[in-house]
Amino acid sequence: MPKTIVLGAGLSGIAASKLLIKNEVEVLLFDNNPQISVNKIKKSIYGKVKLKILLENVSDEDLQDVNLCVISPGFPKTNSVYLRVIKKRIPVISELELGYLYGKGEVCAITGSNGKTTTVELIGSIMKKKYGDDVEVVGNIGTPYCEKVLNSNEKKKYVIECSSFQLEDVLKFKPKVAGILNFSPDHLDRYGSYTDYINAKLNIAINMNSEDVLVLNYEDQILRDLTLQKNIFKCKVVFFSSKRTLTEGFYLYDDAIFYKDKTKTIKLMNTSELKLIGNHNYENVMAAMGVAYYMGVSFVEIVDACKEFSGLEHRVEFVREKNGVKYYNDSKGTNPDASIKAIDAMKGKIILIAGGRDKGVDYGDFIMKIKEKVRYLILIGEAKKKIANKARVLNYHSVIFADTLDEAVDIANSYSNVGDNVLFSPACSSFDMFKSYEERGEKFKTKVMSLK
Ligand code: UMA
Repeated sequence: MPKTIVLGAGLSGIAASKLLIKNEVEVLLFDNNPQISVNKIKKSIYGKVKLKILLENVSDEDLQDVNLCVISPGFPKTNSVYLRVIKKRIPVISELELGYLYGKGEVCAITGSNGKTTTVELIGSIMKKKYGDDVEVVGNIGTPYCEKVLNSNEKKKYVIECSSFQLEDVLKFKPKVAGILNFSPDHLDRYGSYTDYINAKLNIAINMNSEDVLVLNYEDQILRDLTLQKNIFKCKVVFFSSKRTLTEGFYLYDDAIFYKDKTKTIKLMNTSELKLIGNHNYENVMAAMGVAYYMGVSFVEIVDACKEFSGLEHRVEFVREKNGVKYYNDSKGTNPDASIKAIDAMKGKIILIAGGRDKGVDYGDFIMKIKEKVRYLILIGEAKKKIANKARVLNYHSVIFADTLDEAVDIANSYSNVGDNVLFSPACSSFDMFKSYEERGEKFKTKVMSLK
């Protein structure tokens, strides 16, 4: 009987185990967090074949006849159990790959450093206009792909948000349509280099061929350069651009979105008809339009869904206006590039609250953007000294330290003038002070709503 070891018993590991057990594959589930509840896991995974949960160690005997390893995206590749799996030459695949191997129906996928979740949500809303309940929005967005493959059928349309972690170990994963939004340095605490991070993301297209379509951002220099290299992408490439008209693809011109191919140019909609704001969001919209179009949705349905879409919580989310000052929650801005885009989306001067856990990135471009529009930079969290040092070196001196997020909001409130925007866009992850970016965003909103 086939036997698989699953590394990590979080959302991905549990969903992968359920899928394997359903398909009569014996599972060893390993997690070295002693606090996880074995009983709870056992209750959620059922089937005729054996499930063994290992918490502390994996013996050589356990590993003896294992013929596959499924790794959770966040499981570290420095872990000794993983290293033993590699030494024994057991093939390793990601939870994403496992979902693909067992899933039926069609797949479209999105990756990139910023804007993935918004784009994937929007693609989901557009596709639901045509395909209704057959559409499943999964992946890094929160629901593991394997979870929704448990009840898969030929009619299903999967819309998958792919993180670089999930794309590291794919073998056959081959979306019918995929989109890459942009590259900017992120997760450098995990990757040896920026190139390794980019290469992981490029795996999204590694198996795509002439039957498939890849939607790319023309304004991302790295992506544009890659398309000039032979044999990098073996599928049809369609571009979108927020800065210039294209001979084929989607582009922004005169505050409207157009589609052009060899025979026609169609004005799809004015940007004023969208609830999303900012150039980065127009790029996300064009990427979503491209993916949905090549998944078979008509432009009429696409435009209708885009008009209705109001964006995501914690992503440049308007919270309230108080005494002529607008407050925005961008807790999902967890790297400098995302925060730069949020700053760009603001009309008028800004008081910026930033900081959190540093991910080994450089804050140079972030500070240069701050110099253009930010009246005060209020810093919290572990990264505050690193960001402040960069600001000093680059000659930006309006920096204030706060011990807590609540204190930062109080300071922003007292320093703001009519017409200002108070933007909370941390450029860092939340894990130094909060459980997640969602919890961090909720705390920000609660504090803002309590301001008298
Ligand atoms: N673990 C160990 N040993 C270790 C470290 C971890 O056993 O040394 C165990 C933990 O105890 C835990 C499990 O591994 O039980 C966690 O696995 P995981 O980190 O892969 O998390 P999941 O719960 O499976 O969630 C994952 C994604 N998490 C990460 O990539 C870190 C979720 O993305 C995703 O929504 C989910 O799968 C469903 O597909 C979150 C994320 O932070 C939102 N993503 C990163 C990002 O967006 O920047 C990439």
